[in-house]
Amino acid sequence: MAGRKSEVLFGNSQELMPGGVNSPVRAFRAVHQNPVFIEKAKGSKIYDVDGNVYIDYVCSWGPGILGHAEEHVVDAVKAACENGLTFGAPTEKEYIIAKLVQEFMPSIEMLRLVNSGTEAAMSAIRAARGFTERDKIIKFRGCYHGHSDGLLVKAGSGALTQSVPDSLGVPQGYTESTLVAEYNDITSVEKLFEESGNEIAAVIVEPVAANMGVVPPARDFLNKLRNITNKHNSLLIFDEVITGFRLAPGGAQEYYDIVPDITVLGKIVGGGMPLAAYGGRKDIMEVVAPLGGVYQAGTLSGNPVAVTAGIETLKILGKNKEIYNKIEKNTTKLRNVMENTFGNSVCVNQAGSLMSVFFTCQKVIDYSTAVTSDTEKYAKYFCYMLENGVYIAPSQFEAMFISAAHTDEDIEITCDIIRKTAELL
Ligand code: KE4
Repeated sequence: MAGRKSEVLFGNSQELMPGGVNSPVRAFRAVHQNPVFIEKAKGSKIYDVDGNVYIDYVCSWGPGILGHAEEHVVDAVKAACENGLTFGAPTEKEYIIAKLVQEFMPSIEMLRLVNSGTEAAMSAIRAARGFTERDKIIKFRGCYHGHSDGLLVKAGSGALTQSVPDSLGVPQGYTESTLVAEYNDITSVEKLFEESGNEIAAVIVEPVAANMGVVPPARDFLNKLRNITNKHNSLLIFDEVITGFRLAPGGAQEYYDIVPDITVLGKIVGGGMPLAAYGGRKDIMEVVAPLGGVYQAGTLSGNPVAVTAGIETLKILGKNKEIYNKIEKNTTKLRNVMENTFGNSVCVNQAGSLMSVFFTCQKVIDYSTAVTSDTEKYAKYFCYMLENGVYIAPSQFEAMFISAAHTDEDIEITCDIIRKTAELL
């Protein structure tokens, strides 16, 4: 699997970084392999340090919707660097990207730029709590909103009790205000509101779940969430870190025509650079410091180089909306080949240019059905794809990302390799 240089680098890196990586999924532990170390990437391809080339369907977990090292984005970033890397002061570019984001997603009347999806989700929840003066939030089992303490929870015994931490180092008290419901199960949400309705500040949801693998919302699920939060004067937070600018130019809120109160953005908004944002109704965002009493700050927030990458990326997406039809069509091609190859032994879920193949005969509609997947089969599938030059997520519970840089040839080659895996599994 991993070539010699990757092995040496992995050995060395494990001395200095936990698991030799800077984010757990990159360690390939779920697929029982040592990770390949990447040297460079261009378009739809990534190249490891041993000279192997792969068609990339991880796309850095989503930012790479235009493909890697898109020339206009790179040129703009290079030019921005010449003017300085960071000022810690307001710049015109922050206004420009805020305006652009609002054009894509009109629900975002006001926003704050931060550096990661974790920071954006954490801050969005703090703003919701500050605005409503309520403490509790509802999240969904299997959805991920970054690694802030209050969100690293698993359902308590019986979903109506308090949640328990799902990570060492998170004190019990940090999760007591986080309630857990079941994705696509509005009854589980209704029960929590019956119990604690007037204490619930917000519901945070991935409008398309993509962190248990891809699980699209059931018909009317998002609309019902919108209605129940309105009914209880709670806020609806769409975590569009993955879906934002991907499902449609205006993300899931355009794709499903739902208006959230707050939106969390990351990945594509920064075009691959460390940039994220949270924003929404002006009356809510006005609680954020220095205007209001909700404190949130950041040395590199709105960093001019990262914002430049985001501006260029959004400009390209705004001027080339045919991209969305292309990437959805290519995703559908891959899904059809998977379904024809594996038949009823898998469930393939797709939403726009997001897709996951679950090695289970069950229809995957939530966390409980997602975890029926045969992760050992997925690991074999992953290894076969990697050996044949196709780089997919090293975990069953992630998404496959298709970019505008994937050519017809890339898709055909990938389809052929998927067909061959049938003999394997
Ligand atoms: P970051 O802090 O990783 O920028 O964003 C956290 C986050 C928030 N919301 C959603 C819906 C997300 O998917 C993420 C992060 N996604 C993972 C992939 N499932 C990032 C990859 C990783 O953790 O290494």
